[in-house]
Amino acid sequence: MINKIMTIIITGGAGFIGSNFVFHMLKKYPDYRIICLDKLTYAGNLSTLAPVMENSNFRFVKADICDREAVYKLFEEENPDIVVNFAAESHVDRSIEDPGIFLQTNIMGTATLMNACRKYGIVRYHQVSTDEVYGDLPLDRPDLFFTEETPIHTSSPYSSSKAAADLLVLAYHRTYGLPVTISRCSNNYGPYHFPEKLIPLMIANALNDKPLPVYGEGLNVRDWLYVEDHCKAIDLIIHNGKIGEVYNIGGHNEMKNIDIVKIICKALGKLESLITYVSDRKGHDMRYAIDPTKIYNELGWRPETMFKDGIHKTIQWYLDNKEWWETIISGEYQNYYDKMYDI
Ligand code: NAD
Ligand code: TDX
Repeated sequence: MINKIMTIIITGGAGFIGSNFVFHMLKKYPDYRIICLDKLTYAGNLSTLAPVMENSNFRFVKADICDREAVYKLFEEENPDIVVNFAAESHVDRSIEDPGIFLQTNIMGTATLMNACRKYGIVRYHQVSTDEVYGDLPLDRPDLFFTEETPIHTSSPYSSSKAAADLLVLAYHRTYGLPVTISRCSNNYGPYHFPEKLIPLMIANALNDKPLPVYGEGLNVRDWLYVEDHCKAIDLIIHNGKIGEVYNIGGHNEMKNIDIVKIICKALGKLESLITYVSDRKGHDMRYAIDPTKIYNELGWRPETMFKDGIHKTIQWYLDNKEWWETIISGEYQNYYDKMYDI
C-alpha cells in the first residue's frame, strides 16, 4: 500500500473526468503535489481548473503527451511518484470521422509517458481505459457482463486505439517490469462533461429548445456511473491496487439511450416531441455492462451515487453553469455540430 506524500502527474486533467479527479485528489490529499499535464485540445478547458489554479500544491503544464521533450522535462523537474493517464481523444463519433489523431494520442502518447516512467522511475503508472475495449453485448442476453477476462474485441477506431494502449501497458509491465495498473470504466456522467457526449448534449439542446438527436431507435444500452464514483475507484487503485492488474469499474446501472433522453426532457419540463431519430452511428455498440466484482472484492469499491440522484445533480450543474457550456457551444464546437448533425 502506498501512503506517503506523493507527487502525481495527472494527464488530461483539463477534460471531463481528469478535472473531477484533480478536484478529488486535491481535496482528499491536501499534502500531495498534483501536476496536470494537458494539451488543451478542443476538449480541454483551462477555465474548468480555475478553482485550483492558486493552490500551491497544484501546477498546470500545457503540453502534448506525445511530445517526448516536454514530457521528459516535466519528469526531470517534478520527479513524480505516480502518473495517471486520462489524456486521450475520447469521442467515438470523431474517431469514425478521422481516426489518425486517436492513434497518435491514445497509443503513441501512452508509449511516450511510459518511456518517461521507465527512464526516470515511478512507483505507479495508471492507465485510464474504457469498457469499450470489450466490444459490445447483445440486448437479449441480460445475463452477460464484461469481466476482466472478457476478450478484447473492439468496434470503433476510438476503442481500438484504447485497446492498443492497454496491450502496450501490459507489455511494458511484462517486458520491463513497469509497475502499472489499468482501469476499464463504463460511461461516466456529471459536471464538466463536454457537450458533444449524449447526456450534456441532450441537456444543452433541450434548454435551447433544439432537436434531440437520438441515433437509430435509441435502444442501445450504456452502464452509467457518476464521475465522482469513477474518481474514487481510481484513487483506490493507485494506492491499493495490485501491480499488473486490470480493474473493471461500473455501477450496474444499465439504461437505454431513449430512456435517458426522456428523463432529461421530463426534468427540464420539455416536450418529448423535441426527440428526433437520426441515422445510426456506424458500427454502433449495442450494450455495455460491467461486472465490478473484482474491484469490490479486492478494494471494497462500490458506487455511492444512485442514477436518479446523479442525473438530477448533473442537470442542476448544467443549469447553474450555463456560461461554461454556452462558451463551448458558441465556439469552434458549432462547426463540428453542423457537420455531424443535419437537423
Ligand atoms: P475528455 O475528452 O473530456 O478529456 C480529454 C482531455 O485530454 C482534455 O483535457 C484534452 O485537452 C486532453 N488531451 C487530449 N489529447 C492530449 C494530448 N495529446 N496531450 C495532452 N492532453 C491531451 O475525456 P474524458 O471523457 O474525461 O475521458 C478521460 C479518459 O477516460 C480517456 O482516456 C477516456 O478514454 C477514458 N474514459 C472515459 C469515459 C467517459 O464516459 N467519458 C469512460 C471510460 C473511460
Ligand atoms: O447525439 C448523440 N445521440 C445518440 O443517440 C450522441 C452523441 C450519442 N448517442 C448515443 C450513442 C451511444 O449509444 O448515446 C450513447 C452514448 O454516446 P456517447 O456519449 O458518445 O458515449 P459512448 O459512445 O458510449 O462512449 C463514452 O463512454 C465510453 C465515452 O465517450 C468514451 O470516451 C468512453 O470510453
